[in-house]
Amino acid sequence: MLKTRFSALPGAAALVLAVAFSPAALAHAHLKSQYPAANANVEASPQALTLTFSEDIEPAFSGVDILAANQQAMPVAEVERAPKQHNQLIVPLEKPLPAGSYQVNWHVLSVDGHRTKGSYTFSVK
Ligand SMILES: [Cu+2]
Repeated sequence: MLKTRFSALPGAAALVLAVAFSPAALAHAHLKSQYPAANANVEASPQALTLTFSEDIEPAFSGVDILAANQQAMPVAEVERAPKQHNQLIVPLEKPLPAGSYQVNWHVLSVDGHRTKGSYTFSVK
């Protein structure tokens, strides 16, 4: 009886490892592409940033900060999820970005409940 109880332990540990490393657990919302593109030097300010992720996201728990070179945060309107593409986050700008370089710090909650974050830069001529 005692032996049976102990022999269940390695099985439980294996199950925990299997869950932790299963493809589903690794399928967080990773940033796949963005507009303006990372490291792009665009001619003029976009009206909005668009970030496309590998999974659908929850806009209410997702957000973006746009920091100018002097670390000042640029004003952005409330982020939206693209109506027909639930893995796409739209970040409307309240006013055009002046020439300069910008760091975009993003964080999202994917529909599977995982949070991810990252950053990239682009610049406006
Ligand atoms: Cu995930």
